[in-house]
Amino acid sequence: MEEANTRTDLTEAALRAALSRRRFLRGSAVGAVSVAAATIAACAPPPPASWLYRSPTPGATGPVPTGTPLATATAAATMNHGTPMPTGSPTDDMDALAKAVADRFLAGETAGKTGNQPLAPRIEGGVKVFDLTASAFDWQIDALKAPVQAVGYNGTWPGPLLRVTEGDSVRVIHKNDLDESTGLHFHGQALPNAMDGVPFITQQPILPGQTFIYEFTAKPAGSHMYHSHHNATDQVGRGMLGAFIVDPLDPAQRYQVDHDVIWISNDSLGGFTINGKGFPATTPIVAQLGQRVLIRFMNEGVMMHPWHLHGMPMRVVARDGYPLGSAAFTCDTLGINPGERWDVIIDCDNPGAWAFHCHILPHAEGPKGMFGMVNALIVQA
Ligand SMILES: [Cu+2]
Repeated sequence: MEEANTRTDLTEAALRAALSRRRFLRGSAVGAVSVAAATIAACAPPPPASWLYRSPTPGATGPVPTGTPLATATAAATMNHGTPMPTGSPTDDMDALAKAVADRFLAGETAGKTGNQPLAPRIEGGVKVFDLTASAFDWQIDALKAPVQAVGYNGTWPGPLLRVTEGDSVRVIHKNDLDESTGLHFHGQALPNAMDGVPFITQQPILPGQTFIYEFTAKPAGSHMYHSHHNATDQVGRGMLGAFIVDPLDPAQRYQVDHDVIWISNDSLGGFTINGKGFPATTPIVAQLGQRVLIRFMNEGVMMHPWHLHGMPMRVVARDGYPLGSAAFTCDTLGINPGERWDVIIDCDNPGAWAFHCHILPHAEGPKGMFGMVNALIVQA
């Protein structure tokens, strides 16, 4: 209990310190910007210590250690910010709400099952065979909200991660357990026309209870997706989507990274989500200092989302699975349109817990704190 109180006090101090800095900035003349920047640089506290000790295992939870050297440093830094906030003010209420949701994230809150779980194929006569069943299920976007009525593949949102190698023969046995018809499209793949999954264009709809078998050769390599192509505003908006990764045949062309992260956004049922979850139930990315992190951004929603990473830039290396080669570029904010996939590599050279969020602010932060399209990259020193 004593440990928990200590942690609460630290977080509160850090939040108040941050608010004090904002007030200082608002009160400064434009000409004082460089002074303000220097002041912030001199006394900016390190990130909340607890963020640095989250388990890297998706879905894992556990106590957040306190009393670490970084926790001590955090306390020392925040002490320099002086005047505590008055209590009982509207700002106090806003901060209390923001703190509550941040605390849930810091405590490692999860919300039920997570998607993107690898599905190993079975091999039949040299063909990689996957079973994908569409069905309706309850899905938790956030632990404190009522489950939403989702539809999806094999009971998760996103559906299972399908991963093959360029040139593989692939068979996907798609059963429809929905109470409406559907069709399955492998987005980004150069498919035989009859396998393209678009009802009334390339096939009849798959009726409730029916099964359709998709067969194709995996190409091109890259970060791709699968999703419904029938009543798609509703079906994809409610979770009928997943990642289809095709590794290059040539091992030399594969990414050399320490973490391979799939990041699928959606923006209909359940609000603004990353991999079927909204902050604070999003899963942070945890890396060690010096490691390289690959993020495969995929947008299955209906609007563009500009992803912004604090603390480190992103090297953008592929679009829609196609390597950018010498056209690769560096940025800290990358807009991803619906249907697009962009691969970025982050060299984790700056320790701390860094916010990683959509920069359309109504998708990420409001008077009750952060929500929706917010995550963190945690670089452990
Ligand atoms: Cu957004």
